[in-house]
Amino acid sequence: MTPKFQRPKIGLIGSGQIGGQLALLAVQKQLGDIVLFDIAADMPKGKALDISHVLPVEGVDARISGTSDYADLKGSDVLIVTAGLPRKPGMSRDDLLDTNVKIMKSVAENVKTYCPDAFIIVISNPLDAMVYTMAKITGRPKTPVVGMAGVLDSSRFRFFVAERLGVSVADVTAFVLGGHGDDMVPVVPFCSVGGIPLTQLLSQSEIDAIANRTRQAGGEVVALLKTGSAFMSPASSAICMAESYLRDKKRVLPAAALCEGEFGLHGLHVGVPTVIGAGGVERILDVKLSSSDQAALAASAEHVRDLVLEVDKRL
Ligand code: TXD
Repeated sequence: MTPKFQRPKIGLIGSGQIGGQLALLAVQKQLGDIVLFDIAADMPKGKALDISHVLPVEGVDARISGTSDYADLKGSDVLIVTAGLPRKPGMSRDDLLDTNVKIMKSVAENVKTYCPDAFIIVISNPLDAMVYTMAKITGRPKTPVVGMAGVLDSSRFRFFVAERLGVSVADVTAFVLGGHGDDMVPVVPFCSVGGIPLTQLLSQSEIDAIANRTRQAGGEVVALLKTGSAFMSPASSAICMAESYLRDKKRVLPAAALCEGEFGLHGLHVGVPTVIGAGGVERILDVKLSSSDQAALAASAEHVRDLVLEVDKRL
């Protein structure tokens, strides 16, 4: 008998460092059933079994499975894609493009076949190029495809502000927009501490230092880990987006979404303020930026456009 109510189905394409964290966080937030997919034979099954052993401890009922067969992802409500290589010390995110665009092309072709209705959150780097690849190959550019970077970059900025001011992270809001690279744009006028503009609490040089540390934060973690890149904070950030979709929370979140005129950008997935609900990327909040922030966003978007041109040469 088909149950009257089905739990949502979450497909994780890539079951490595971030993939495993995604599965654990999804269980802890009781988001639904989880399928871990990877081309590495057996590993997704091993992680699925390990996380199934978490269920009694957390008091959560869910089906967790692992597979290397894309057909097992059929019917997924949301897909979170981490398939691809991570950075090694000294590498830029863009250095991953050659290898990861091939991987993302293969993933996207299978997603198009098996999961035509899923909301797709792309994490793999170089993020902006990988979101474009997914959108182009699946032919689903607007509401169902989004990239996770802005939530993470904004969280890093928020943490550094809270640490510097000795306040709760819960009271620090921030938006980091643009590409997920060294030219990302912390929009300082949108940053506040308990509603107080950040500019009233920190000097320009202190804010600049935090902005620069935010831009370099991924590389800072890579240099310390020596093997691999950040995985807990990216997973947490993507689960925040998936939860907003699955529970129709309509969170206002910075994310790489298709701009069709917003912020003067056309035909690019760039980090912008989005509203994420049951309709996926339901809206982009096309708000007015200062002339300097608008210029910085445009410059960052040009870098994204360059990456897209490189992707097109390889598709
Ligand atoms: O903010 C962000 N968006 C970034 C994203 C934050 C941190 C890390 N970022 C990127 O995510 C990173 O640069 C990588 O490109 C991805 C995944 O990072 P992760 O740390 O999870 O890498 P792992 O542990 O190597 O896992 C990648 C998995 C691994 O198990 C491979 O076997 C698998 O991807 N893989 C594939 N799965 C499916 N299909 C194919 N073709 C494939 N190729 C490799």
